Amino acid sequence: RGSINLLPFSAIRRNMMRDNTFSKKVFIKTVSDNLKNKYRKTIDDATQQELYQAVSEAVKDVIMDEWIATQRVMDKDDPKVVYYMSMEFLMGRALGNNLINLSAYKEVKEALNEIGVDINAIEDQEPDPALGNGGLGRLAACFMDSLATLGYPAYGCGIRYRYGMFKQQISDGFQIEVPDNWLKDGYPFELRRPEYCYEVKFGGYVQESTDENGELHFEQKDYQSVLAVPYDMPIVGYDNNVVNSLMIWDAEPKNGFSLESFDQGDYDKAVEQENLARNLVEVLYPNDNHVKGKELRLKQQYFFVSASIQRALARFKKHHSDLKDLPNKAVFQMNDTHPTVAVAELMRILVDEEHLSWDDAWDITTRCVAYTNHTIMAEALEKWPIEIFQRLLPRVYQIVDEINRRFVMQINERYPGNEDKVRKMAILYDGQVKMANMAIVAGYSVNGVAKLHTEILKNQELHDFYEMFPEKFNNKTNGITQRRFLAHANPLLADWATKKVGAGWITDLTMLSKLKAYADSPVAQQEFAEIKRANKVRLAKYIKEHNGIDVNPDSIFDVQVKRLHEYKRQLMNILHVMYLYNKIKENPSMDFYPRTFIFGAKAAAGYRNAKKTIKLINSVADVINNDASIDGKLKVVFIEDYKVSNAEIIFAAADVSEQISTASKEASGTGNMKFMLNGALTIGTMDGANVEMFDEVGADNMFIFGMSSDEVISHENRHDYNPVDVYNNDAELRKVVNQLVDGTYSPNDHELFRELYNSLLNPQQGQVADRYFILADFRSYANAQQKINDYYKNKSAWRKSALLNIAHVGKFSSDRTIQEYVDDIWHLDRITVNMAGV
Ligand code: H2P
Repeated sequence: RGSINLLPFSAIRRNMMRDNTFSKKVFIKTVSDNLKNKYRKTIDDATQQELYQAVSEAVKDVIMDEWIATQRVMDKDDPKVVYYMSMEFLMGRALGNNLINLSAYKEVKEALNEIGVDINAIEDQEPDPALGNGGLGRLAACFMDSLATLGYPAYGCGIRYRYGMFKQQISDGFQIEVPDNWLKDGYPFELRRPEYCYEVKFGGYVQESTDENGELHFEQKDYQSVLAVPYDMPIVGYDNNVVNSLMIWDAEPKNGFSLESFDQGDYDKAVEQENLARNLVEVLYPNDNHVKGKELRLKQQYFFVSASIQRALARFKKHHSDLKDLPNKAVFQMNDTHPTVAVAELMRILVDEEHLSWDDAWDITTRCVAYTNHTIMAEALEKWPIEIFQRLLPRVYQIVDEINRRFVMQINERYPGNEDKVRKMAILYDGQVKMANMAIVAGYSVNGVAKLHTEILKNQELHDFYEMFPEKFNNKTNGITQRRFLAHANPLLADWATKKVGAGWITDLTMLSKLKAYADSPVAQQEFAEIKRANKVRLAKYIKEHNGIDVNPDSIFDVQVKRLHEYKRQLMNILHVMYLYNKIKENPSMDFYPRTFIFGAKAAAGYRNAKKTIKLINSVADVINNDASIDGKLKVVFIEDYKVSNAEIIFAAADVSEQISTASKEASGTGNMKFMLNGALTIGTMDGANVEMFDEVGADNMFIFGMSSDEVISHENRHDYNPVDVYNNDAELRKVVNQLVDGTYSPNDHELFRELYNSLLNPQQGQVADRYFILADFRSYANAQQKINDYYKNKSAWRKSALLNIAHVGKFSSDRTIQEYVDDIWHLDRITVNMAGV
């Protein structure tokens, strides 16, 4: 693309910064030049997709200048860098967010308006880069935003999956998974960087040899390999000229091959390598609820980890020759167990390729890697069958074996004769490679993602490690970025907050605490109510367009949106809806504030109970939404294809936020924070970060119910919970549970929901009845829901609580979280990027 016709918009931005002017004319000219050059079209005959591309190119042009400038500073100052290694980055759409962070959103919106183009429609053309399952991937995206905004040098390291998280279609109430080909129209905010490609090797065997000095060498032979080619995406900091990079790796075959030059053996191998490259980055694995040694997943992990470390070391070597300095210049943060093979890969490179001694390499590695744990669900602590691990990564396995051998010696020294300790802590045990154990042994920091979660790690799940290495353990309560989840998602509330307390909250969320002063003001309450209603109308319109359901914006919008998992208890929510419906039917004149229950969730394709729960929600919705006798008092909506872009609309419109996980199971939660930021009141258990939200906002402004995490854990340890007792003693609840199997919601197939029923009362072999304590917590949940019904009627009280939620959300900015990572773990310095000379 010619740079001449794209230059003007960069100039606009610089003008904007100099004298605060924005030339709509120049911007439109840039867009129309882009349309002409890219598509031979004018604004009038361009499609919305083409307009989106042309606008994005214009925006990218501005970003490029800042990106180049940031890179220059990084080259010159050589600051320490964090490599945030994550299999998932759930970025959400970039265009709107980039405009927000360039502080050019409004100007561009108006400019487009003048030529009859709606910026929302343009933004809707962008696919959601759905390179993540849920909270873990979205956290990584929020962290990238905060790192750039705070001016910390960072690279995100991940995989450029050709197909992101599947698109969900609902057909006859069932979830259907449709491939998400997010790259089909080309993605304007990425840059292929073939100059930074690296080879990654799999399989074969290790050949040992001794050189003339008697030194041992290890070489991987007869392997297959692929080329890792990075695509960089710009991560724009808020109004500070800093643009960091998210590098996501694509796989390409190493050598394009010509048929003639191969004999049969080579030919087969070449085809294999082609296939390997094609398959490697094809799909993101959905978060299943059972462990299976998925070979391809291990390959994916090693692939992006190896490539990222190679690139990091190459960057380091541009400035340094002594690898002992590496810990001063680089830290690898391992986001969950997925990238933890980094430990062994870094060791391998240092020992085999850089020829350091084991001790020196270990010293460096253990000062460079840190590990974040995101869950205590056993299914997520990855273990690999040794057989697979060794076959795919023969040399890396030898390294793991040696790390393990030395660590087991350490255990034996500390706890002589205590085989139990070895069983629990060894990296290799029972035919498995335990990735979390390796991460903890090597990492200099091990953190949980909310206070309660970290305490559970220390006292239960990882207690043995905590006893051995107490100094490694620390907590970093999660956070979210207010740039996306308020400034972009809820412009009405964002503008209102700015009018009341100034714009400082955009980079310092605690500034919103000044809203406390308005909590009692009838005017402020009224203004807030109008904004909330406008956002509810916006969501109602989305629901009408996408689900064909009419919802009443004056009803309470009660929302649960998150990955579908039994511990998150969407089932309890829908059972409670069934319970309410029964009550309204029995007593049509009962006191009941109209309520719309909104769900959004994807279930892993192989997760049966999760998929059945989706079907149940839709079946209940069918019955209730079509029952004229209840007068529209109750509605149920399942929003198809929950993703970051519709999440933004949903959070802004919520009155009630459902955070109802079984206490101790939700490590933190981040949706809870996004709702709070948008003035919804939480109904929740004392779990994850709910506990800290409670500390901030107080009992009057939140609806807490259910068993505590201690209670849950002690029932689990004593095996003394019997859901049948609860069922027998609560007639209303019993009726609801029976309705799962009496055809009320599945007249044609009474057995349709039998598995859900069984999961509560009738465990199948190897299962525990009502493992997530749904029946145990049901009554107290229903009581809390009743309180919401009563409280909402007191408009002033409700609005006051909503405002107080917003006023107390400051702690939950990812800016705070990142600053804590920097202070306690990463020790980075801020960079300053000055565009004056550009
Ligand atoms: C997980 C945890 C959440 C946590 C998030 C980020 C794995 O996300 O379960 O409690 O907030 O990581 O740390 P999720 O369930 O949404 O996929």
